Parts: sequence; C-alpha cells; structure tokens
Amino acid sequence: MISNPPPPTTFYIRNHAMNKTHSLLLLSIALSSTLIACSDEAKYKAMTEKYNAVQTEKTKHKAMSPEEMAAHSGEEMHHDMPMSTETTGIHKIDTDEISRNADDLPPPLNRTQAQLVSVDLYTEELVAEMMPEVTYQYWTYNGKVPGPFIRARAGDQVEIHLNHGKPGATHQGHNEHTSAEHAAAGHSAHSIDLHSVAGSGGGAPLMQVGQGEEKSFSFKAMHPGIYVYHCASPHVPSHIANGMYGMILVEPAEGLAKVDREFYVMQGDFYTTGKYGAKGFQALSKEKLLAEQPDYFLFNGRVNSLSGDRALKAKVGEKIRLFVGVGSHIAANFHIIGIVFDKLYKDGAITNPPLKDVQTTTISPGSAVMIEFTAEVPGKYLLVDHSLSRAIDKGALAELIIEGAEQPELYRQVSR
Ligand SMILES: [Cu+2]
Repeated sequence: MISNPPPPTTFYIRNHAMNKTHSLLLLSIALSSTLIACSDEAKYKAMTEKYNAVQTEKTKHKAMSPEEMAAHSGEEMHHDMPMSTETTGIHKIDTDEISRNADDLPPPLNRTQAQLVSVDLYTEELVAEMMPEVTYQYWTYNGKVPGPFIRARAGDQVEIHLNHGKPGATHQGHNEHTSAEHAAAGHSAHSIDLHSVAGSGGGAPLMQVGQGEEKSFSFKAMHPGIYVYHCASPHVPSHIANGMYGMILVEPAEGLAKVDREFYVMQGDFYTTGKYGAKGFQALSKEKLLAEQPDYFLFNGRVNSLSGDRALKAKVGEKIRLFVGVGSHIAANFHIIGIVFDKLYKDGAITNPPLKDVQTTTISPGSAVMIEFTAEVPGKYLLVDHSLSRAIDKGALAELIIEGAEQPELYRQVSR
C-alpha cells in the first residue's frame, strides 16, 4: 500500500554527449556485430579482418569534419580491404573501462515507508578490453558489466524504464540491415527479466525493446532478497554471455544491519573465439557457449577489474557486506583466501538466518548471495573461484585490501 509516496528515487543514467561521428562509428560496430551471430571458429579470421577494417573506418571518420561526415554517411562502407599490421585494432575501443567498480552501488535505504522507485536503464553495445590487448564486443546495461545495482525495499513499487540504445544518441545504426539480419545477429531486441518480479517472465514479455524504443513496466517488490536480472531476448544465452546482467536488492521492510562497506561483485563466464589471452578482437564463440566451455571466468566483466587501484578496500575493524552473484551460465565457488565469512545468506535469501563461519560458497547461475564479515587482519586478500584454474588461469581473481594496525595476537610468524 503506498499512500503519499515520497518523490521517486531515480537511478543514474550516464548521459555522455554523443556526436554524429560517434553514431556512425557505432554503425560500424553494429556492422561487425552481425558477423558475430554466425560466428564459429572457421569464420574467426574473416571477422578479425572485418573488425580491423571497421577500426580503420573509425579512424578515418575521427579525422572528418561534420560536413564531410554528412557527405560520407551515404556512401557504402568497404570492409573487405586487406588487413594491415598497423590496424590490428586492439587499442581501438569504445570505452576505457567496461567494469563497474565494486563500490558502485546505492547506499542503504534507511526509510520506513514504501515508495515508488524509478530505474532508468539503457542497452549499449561496446568494444572494450577484456584484458590488455584483448578486445571483445560487450552487450551491457548502461555501458558497464554488471549493470546498475538496483536497490528497493519490500513493499515498494518499482518502475523499470528500458531504452534500446543510449538516450540522446542517434540510434546504434542498424538502418543498413534488414530486420531479419538483426534477428540473426541476435541484437534486434534487448529486454529485462528480474528475478525479484512475481509475474510472467519476470517482466521480459512486457519489455522487449527494439531499435530506438523505450518500454516500461512496474512491479511490486514483495519478496525481500538479493536477485539477478538479465536480458531475455533471443538468443538469450548469447545476450547473457555478452554481459547483460546485474543485481537488484529488495531490502526487508526493517532494513539491513548497519555495516561500514558494501560491495557489488558478479562472476561471469565468457566464450571467445580465441583461447584465454589470445590477442586482438575476440568474438563470442557460440560453439563454446553451447559446450559450456568458457575461456574466461571474470569478476565484473574483465581480467583484473577489481585489483590494484580498483581493489575492494576496507580498514581493520570495519564490517563488510558483499553482494556476489552469477550473471551467466556456470556456478561459482566463491572464496576469499584468508577470510572466513561470519555470515552467509545463501541463494539470495536474506531474511533467513545466515549460515555462520563459512569458507566457500557455491552460487548458482541466476542467483546471488549476501556475505558479511569483519575485517580483522590487515593485508591483501584474493577473491577467487575456488575451482582454482578459473582464478589462476582464466581470470576469476580480485583483491580486497584491508588497511590498519597489525594484530599479532591474531596473525604472526613465530619460530619454534
Ligand atoms: Cu540483450
């Protein structure tokens, strides 16, 4: 029941200016992505060449005046030029950072009444680095992997607005293709299925957005928990494999216990035409996806996304809460080396009594957990998938840095 609801909470939209040059560049990207649909290992070489040709085209466009662009936009683009060593394309990317920071989530709600929560999402297809010198075309919500962390309270009415393409941008340029080609490419539509929704398809039947469309739907957040959302447009596994997932927290009416730090981490499996570390542009390998043989297991979308400057950081004595989910297809075995979880809320069930003193937890695909612990001993801790080749050899590694005074009574070297 919502009486006199306070003003809606509106989640951010990153609304960078998009000029005509950029929109044409996106058209080039879209052209290259049609190939991804029919990708298999045999076509990889052709795709790489085409990608590099597109990058050459992009470079050319960058040097053009708006007038030249206008004149040029009617021309047919030629992507069959031979590959040059100077256009390997590995540094020609749409965004310098595909990964969402682990601390990029809204603060606790701290309110006692239900209200309307309005969430603005858009879909964006971006070429970015998966690791140095390895690029991939991600499909995203709001330009990052994972999508925005949505925060509501039990009893809230939640309105989701989903725009196909970045608002304010000339649409991402499928106009040279037929709709059949779009469908074949698997990105004629995007959508959203939120696991917190009680209703057909989790909203997806109401939320299929095509080029230039925006659709909205509303649901009542009745079940507290931490949930995954994801794209549910055909071919659904491909959309998810490309990065279209995020999490929504429905806080219980009484709120959550106070903590000092909260972090948002999602593990995803990625399937590339080349092996782990193979340089250059990597397309989605549908064959590997169907065989459930990922080349990468990644936290927040890329290798080392949450390390160094972007590591999770806390101080000795602070209470830490992690929301950890699996957006894509393979269950995670989440562990932090050197940390025991004081409390674990399995399977998103945050209103149940937690498990206590847990070392490792499995997280099902399409599920999430809430973990709480106190930072006790300073140092660097590694977040891993404890199926450890995934961490050591395939990317599932992040850092938690705890700063503060040494605690020799808790942890020290001794000699016998
Ligand atoms: Cu999608």
